[in-house]
Amino acid sequence: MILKVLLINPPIYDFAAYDFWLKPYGLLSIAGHLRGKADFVIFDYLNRLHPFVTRQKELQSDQWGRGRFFCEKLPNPPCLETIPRYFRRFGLPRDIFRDFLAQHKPFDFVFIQTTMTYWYQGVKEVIDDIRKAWPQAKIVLGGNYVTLCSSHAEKLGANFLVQGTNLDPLWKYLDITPDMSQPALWEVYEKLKVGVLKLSQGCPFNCTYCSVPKVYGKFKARPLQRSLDELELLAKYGIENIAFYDDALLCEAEKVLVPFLNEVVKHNIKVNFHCPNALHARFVTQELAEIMARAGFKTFYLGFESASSNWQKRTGSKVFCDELVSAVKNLTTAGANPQNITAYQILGHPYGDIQELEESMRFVHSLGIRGMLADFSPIPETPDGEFCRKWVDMDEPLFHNKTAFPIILMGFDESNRLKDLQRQLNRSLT
Ligand code: B12
Ligand code: SF4
Repeated sequence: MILKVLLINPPIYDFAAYDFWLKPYGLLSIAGHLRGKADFVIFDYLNRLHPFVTRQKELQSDQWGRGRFFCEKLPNPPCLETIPRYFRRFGLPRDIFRDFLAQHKPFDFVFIQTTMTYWYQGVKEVIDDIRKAWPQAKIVLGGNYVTLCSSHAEKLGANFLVQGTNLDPLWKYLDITPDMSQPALWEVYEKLKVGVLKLSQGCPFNCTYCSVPKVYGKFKARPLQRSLDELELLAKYGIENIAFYDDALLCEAEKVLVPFLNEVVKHNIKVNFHCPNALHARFVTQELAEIMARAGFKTFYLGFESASSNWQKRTGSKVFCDELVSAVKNLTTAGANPQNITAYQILGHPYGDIQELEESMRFVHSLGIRGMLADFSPIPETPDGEFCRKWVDMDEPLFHNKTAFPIILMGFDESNRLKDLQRQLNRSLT
């Protein structure tokens, strides 16, 4: 008898959340490897094409498919009681899921996506509801929170945890042989406008605030054909926007991204590409910028973090100021709209004293592009995350919260002042 598997993307408990092309790509990839070998249904609390959401005008998408989630206010968790921001639950209301459980016979397995470490309360909510309605269902967790906080995740009440990227224990647990050449199971959605692709895994850099070097190791490309098959599947769906989830999308571009984009151009595939997970400015040559623009890249996010060379060197030297200048020049020469080029800078990093953040923001502004402050989330077992034990209990993942940590480190007023300044600078772009 074919197994029945329910896929779940849980609600988010946080001070802020926005659909910045968020898709449960790990969950869909796992299900893709089991295509045809199990029956799948998805319950995605963050699906903004659900009728509950599409009925609400203020939750409509912007021109690139991003938008707000439905949310409900909650009291702050006790350990974040002093953070002067509203804590909320984002995603479809709990009753919709409880009705779903009541209307369906129990599935054999429930796979739950975990994402940010500090979002575990949403995972717990889902597990509690499943346990009540379907006590026999086997609950499997995987993804970033499980990988980075495995001993914490073990206490949530699931049956099986997939830590890291080795999936062999999962296939053994399910007693199914996967087909690793299959793309993600996008067809499990009834409607879809935004998709995700990942052409590679890992990163050649070693930034002290990032978990990627430890979890994924060095950069490795995925087979081109698999990515093209996935693109074809997404294109068949009529997808309008695709976000890349690669850690180092531009690394070895001549072997990975360029051949992929050449196929996009050759087959005249019309989609808008986005890179919310930040590009390496160092790799944006004129030639690469041209093919990216031609193939349909519409928004460009560059990881910059700080203009202080002292800070850049101390955290891993992934980018220097002249490389940002040259990347911006190459992108605009290729036709990118400067309003759609954004440089991220970390707010609330523990070496804030040498970051010269305000000067960095003005430097980014002087290039005629937008700046975006990326609140710092301390990550356990990274050098900078471990350093943060000075200020917070890193064994409680709620303290990794990106809104909370900068406020704990630098105070509410200073954090707000810098955010206001960033808004002003962006507004004054001509
Ligand atoms: C894409 C991405 C984003 C996207 C959105 C992702 C999303 N869906 O929410 C964007 C750009 C919006 C984003 C934002 C941020 N991100 Co981010 N992001 C990533 C990235 C690059 C990939 C995550 C992903 O979805 N991968 C897709 C899947 C396919 O890959 P995978 O995890 O390798 O999956 C494997 C296994 O884990 C397993 N698996 C995965 N899921 C599941 C599920 C089940 C059921 C099973 C069985 C197995 C399984 O199977 C796969 C087998 O290879 C990771 C880094 C990384 N490489 O993981 C950082 C990462 C998750 N982000 C991080 C950070 C810091 C942030 C920001 C805080 C940055 C900032 N300051 O703004 C924000 C936070 C946003 C918010 N609202 O709070 C940190 C984690 C922080 C934390 N405390 O958890 C990471 C780890 C990067 C880092 N610096 O170390 N991010
Ligand atoms: S370049 Fe990006 S993905 Fe690579 S280690 Fe640094 S922050 Fe992480």
